[in-house]
Amino acid sequence: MSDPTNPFTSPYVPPRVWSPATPSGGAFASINRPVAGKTHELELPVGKHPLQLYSLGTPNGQKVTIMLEELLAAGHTGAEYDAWLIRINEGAQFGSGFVGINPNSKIPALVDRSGDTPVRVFESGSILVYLAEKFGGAFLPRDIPARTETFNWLMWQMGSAPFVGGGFGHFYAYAPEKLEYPINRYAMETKRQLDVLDRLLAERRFVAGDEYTIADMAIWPWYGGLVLGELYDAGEFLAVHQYQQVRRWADEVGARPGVIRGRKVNRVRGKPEEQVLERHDASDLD
Ligand SMILES: N[C@@H](CCC(=O)N[C@@H](CS)C(=O)NCC(=O)O)C(=O)O
Repeated sequence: MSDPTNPFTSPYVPPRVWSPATPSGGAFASINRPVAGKTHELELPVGKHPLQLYSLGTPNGQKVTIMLEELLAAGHTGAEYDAWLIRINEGAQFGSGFVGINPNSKIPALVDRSGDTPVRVFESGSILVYLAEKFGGAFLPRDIPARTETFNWLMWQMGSAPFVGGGFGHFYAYAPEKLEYPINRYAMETKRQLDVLDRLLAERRFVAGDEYTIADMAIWPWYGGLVLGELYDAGEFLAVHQYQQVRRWADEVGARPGVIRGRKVNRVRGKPEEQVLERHDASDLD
C-alpha cells in the first residue's frame, strides 16, 4: 500500500525473482550482464616490452599508467610497457583473452612477461603493489608504520571510490533519469569522503605522510578529479571549493610529470592532445 506521508513513491514494485528483461537505457546498459565469463573469442595483442597493460583511461586505469610513468621518470627502465586500449563500452573486456587475465572483466589488467611464466595482475590496487614491489619498493615506504599507512589509504580508496563512481557518478551523470534518492545518498557519501581527505591533508603533505606513494596515485584520479571539476561535471554540485586541502594536494600531484604523462594513456575523452589511445614507446607521449 502506498504511504501518503512518504514523498518518495515509485511505481516500481520489485518482482519476487529479479530478471534483467527490460533494458534500462542508461549508459553502459548494453554491456551490463548478470553473468561472468567470455562472450567471444579474442586473443590479446602482445607488444615488445615485458609489461603488457590492457586498459582504458578512466580513473581506475589512470592509477596504473601514472605508476608506470612515475617509475620510468624515476629511472626504472624495466618499467617500459605497451598499453593496449580496451573499449569497455564495446564489450572488449568480455573477450576470451581479457577474461583469461581478469576473470572479473574490468580494466585495468597487466601481464608481466619478464619471467619464464607470464604473471597476470588485476585490480588496480594489486597492480600498484605488484609494481612497487617489482621495482624495489618504489613509492611504497619500507618503514612499517609508513608502509601500513600507505596500505590503509590504498585500501580506503579501493573500498570508497565505488560509492563515487558506481554510486554518485552513475546516478548523477549516467542513469537515464535523475532520481533524488540515490543522488542524495551518494552525494552525501562522496562529500563525506572528500571531507575525510580534506581533514587528513590538513595535517600532511601527501596521503600517507611526507612521501608521495602509491596511495596518492590511487586516490588522485578519483578525488583529485572531483576537486579539479573533471569528473562528472559535478564540481559546482558538490561544492568542491570547500575542500581546499584536497585541492592543494590535487594541484601538487597533478603537476608531476609522471602524472601528466600517465593520465593521457588509453584516454578516449577530453582534449584531443591529451588522448594517447595506445602507448608503445615513451615518444608516443612526447
Ligand atoms: N576494483 C577495480 C574496478 C575496476 C573497474 O571498475 N573498471 C571499470 C572501468 S573504470 C570497468 O572495466 N568496467 C567494465 C564493466 O563493468 O564491464 C579496480 O580498481 O581495478
